[in-house]
Amino acid sequence: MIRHIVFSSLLAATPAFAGPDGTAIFADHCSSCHAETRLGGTGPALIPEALGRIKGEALAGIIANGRVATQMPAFAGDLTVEEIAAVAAYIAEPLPEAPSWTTADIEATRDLKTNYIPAEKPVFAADPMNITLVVETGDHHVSVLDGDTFDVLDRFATPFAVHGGPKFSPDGRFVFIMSRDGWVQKYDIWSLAEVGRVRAGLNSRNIAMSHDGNWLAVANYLPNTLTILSTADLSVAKVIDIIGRDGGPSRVSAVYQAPDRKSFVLALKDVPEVWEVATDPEAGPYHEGFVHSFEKGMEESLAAEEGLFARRRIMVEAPIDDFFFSPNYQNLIGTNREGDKGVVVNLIVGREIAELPLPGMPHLGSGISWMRDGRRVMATPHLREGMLSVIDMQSWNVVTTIPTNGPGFFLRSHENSPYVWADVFFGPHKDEMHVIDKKTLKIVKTLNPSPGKTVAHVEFTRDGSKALVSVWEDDGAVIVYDAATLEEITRLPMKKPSGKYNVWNKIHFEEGTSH
Ligand code: DHE
Repeated sequence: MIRHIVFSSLLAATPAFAGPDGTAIFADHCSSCHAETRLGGTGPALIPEALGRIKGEALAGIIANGRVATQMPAFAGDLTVEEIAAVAAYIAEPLPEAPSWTTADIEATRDLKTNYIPAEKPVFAADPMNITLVVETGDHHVSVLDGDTFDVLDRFATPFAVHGGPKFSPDGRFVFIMSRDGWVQKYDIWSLAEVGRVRAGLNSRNIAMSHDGNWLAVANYLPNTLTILSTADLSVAKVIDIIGRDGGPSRVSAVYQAPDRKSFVLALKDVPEVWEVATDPEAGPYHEGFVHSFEKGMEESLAAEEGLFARRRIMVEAPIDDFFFSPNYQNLIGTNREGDKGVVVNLIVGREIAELPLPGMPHLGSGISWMRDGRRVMATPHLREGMLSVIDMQSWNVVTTIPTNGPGFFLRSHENSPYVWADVFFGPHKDEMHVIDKKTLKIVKTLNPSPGKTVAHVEFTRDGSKALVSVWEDDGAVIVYDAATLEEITRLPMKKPSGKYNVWNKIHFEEGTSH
């Protein structure tokens, strides 16, 4: 049982010199994940700029009790109340020098492999469109799978703690992989070789590929920037400082590409704004949106600049954490930081148009949509409640909530599959995977392929005939299922395989996959 501890009197009363040494405790218990510099590794940066509103008692409470939906463990069993208070006080102190990460710093880390020789055609016989990458976070590698035979064509080392979906070039040849500490790696699938890497930020969230494949946006927590890299050689095209309309800086919660709008769309963590950045100087739909907003007299929605990387600011009621696009990229469906409601922001008119009753911290970044009885519906899991919400994307009403055996993290389907696969990531049923009928919205089967082990995240083969499921453990596996009969076909040993990404499904924005 979690021991909840009250720290207020202790934090107020304990003089810094009288108690345990927070610096030493940090070095012993925290630095392996958060880095000695406190600038982040597997865990986020632990400095006031990154911690934002989490202060004092709340900070000590997280150290003691851990954090839902993250890998942050509870230290209440290992550290005393005084030791926790001391380490909380230490990480609440500003760094002696503000961390900066300039264009010159980024460029200095750029490492293009001198032994890389691009192949003229794929060096393997497998279908290059049916390649599936498996990110193995257990030992920081990626396995390159032939999506037909499931042979491992290559297994290469990645930067430490890869997070989020790798992003493919539009032709499916290159892939870009990001780590939580801001490294971006470029890999050539045809040549089965790394092209190079660069540290684009100090603590990063995710990456997005531009509609034309020329630019890669890196969303950073630290510093408060969006780094735009040239995909050709990983050089810096632009670093955009994220400053809200009121002058305050902000972290970027997430960036995604809106290919139809020829733009990147960013949710900001600390200011109530959504930004849109043009990835084409002539970005037509982008400018239509701009004009429409202008006609409505919404000055907030005016673009600040023109041309490539011009930025548009859309004001929203509260900061948005993560979001999901409607298939035509006209609306984004986001969740607030508290995770108790959803909002629909229309990108044409540049404002919120609907609110959704979505309590229990919806994980909208994992949302997927499909057609049901002639209407498009979307589904999202919730990180704090064992249920999926299914929403009608025309009326924005909740069609139903599907009770699950615990809160889940990821959802996947494929246009050729009648089912949605939903993991039960948290709680005693973490070893289960629900398979849900897209028409009846009923669970048709609950798989339990490795009792006691976490089972999560699904990816389909190009044609949707097989579903690949992770056994999310250091001695884990990718299990290949027949997506129609739901029978196991084979099991590939893998080291904590987190996400899996099929080239075709990703570059064609297959409707059962998120972003
Ligand atoms: Fe993720 C994707 C945010 C914790 C594994 N996660 C994403 C994306 C965002 C996000 C914004 C979409 C990026 C993209 O694909 O472009 N994740 C967050 C959080 O805010 C959260 C809750 C807290 C945090 O620590 O950042 C969080 N995520 C985790 C984990 O603890 C997971 C389970 C393990 C890990 O590796 O850190 C995890 N997140 C993933 C994975 C994806 C992901 C595997 C890609 C899923 C996909 O299919 O695309």
